[in-house]
Amino acid sequence: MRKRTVIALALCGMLLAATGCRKETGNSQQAPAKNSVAMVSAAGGTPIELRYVPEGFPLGLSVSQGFALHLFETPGGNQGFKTLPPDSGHKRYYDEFAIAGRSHLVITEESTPPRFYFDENRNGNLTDDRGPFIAEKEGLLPNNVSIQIRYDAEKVVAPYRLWLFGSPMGGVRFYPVCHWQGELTIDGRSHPLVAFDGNADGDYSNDPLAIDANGNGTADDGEQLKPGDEITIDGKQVKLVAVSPSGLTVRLIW
Ligand SMILES: [Ca+2]
Ligand SMILES: [Ca+2]
Ligand SMILES: [Ca+2]
Repeated sequence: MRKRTVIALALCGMLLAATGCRKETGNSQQAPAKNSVAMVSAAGGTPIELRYVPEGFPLGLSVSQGFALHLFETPGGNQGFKTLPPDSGHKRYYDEFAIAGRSHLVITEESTPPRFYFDENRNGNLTDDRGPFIAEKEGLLPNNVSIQIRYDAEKVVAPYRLWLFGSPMGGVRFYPVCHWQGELTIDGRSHPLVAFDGNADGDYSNDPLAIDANGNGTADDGEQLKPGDEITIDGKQVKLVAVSPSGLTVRLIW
């Protein structure tokens, strides 16, 4: 767990560094609609805002398991729990959850249904965040829960829905059961765009963007673009510049 956290944070640092160093390409077809998010305006392409959909497995995209947490009955001495919610009489478990490149303290409460206290602002105080997030079903596991993740570089907080299950390898693992969806309109025809966190790390910028160019409801080979990749739709070259880590915005050139 400790090792995984360190790796995730190191990756985040690399991503931030890469974003910060990116030069304005200046060859977008039209000016960005908004300049409020510095990362969007600085990196080129035309931003398209996506909408959140709390359902998994869009367009048949593949997904990996993510590691969520262990159910420790006491807080780890060096984990940094400072302020806990008032005792509710329910059994609690303590750990941290590395998601979107950051580690967040979590209290899992075995109420009916279970509740998750998530240290969104990462200050060790579990009483000053959004939530607690209530699971969708009564039993502890398996269960679905939607959390809110803060993406500091974008200055946004975005929802993220998980399917949590106990793993035979130990601990609680998850699949993401949410995605972001939008449309790319070319010559009056609209084509579905889907951002999906297929590698289950809470960061949409490191997954392919799917464009269902042939409209068959499946992300086929050639329809899954990494940044810099191109696809031809209705005779037009479409290039993916980037997907924002939160999944809220994609930037394309066409
Ligand atoms: Ca907090
Ligand atoms: Ca990802
Ligand atoms: Ca397709």
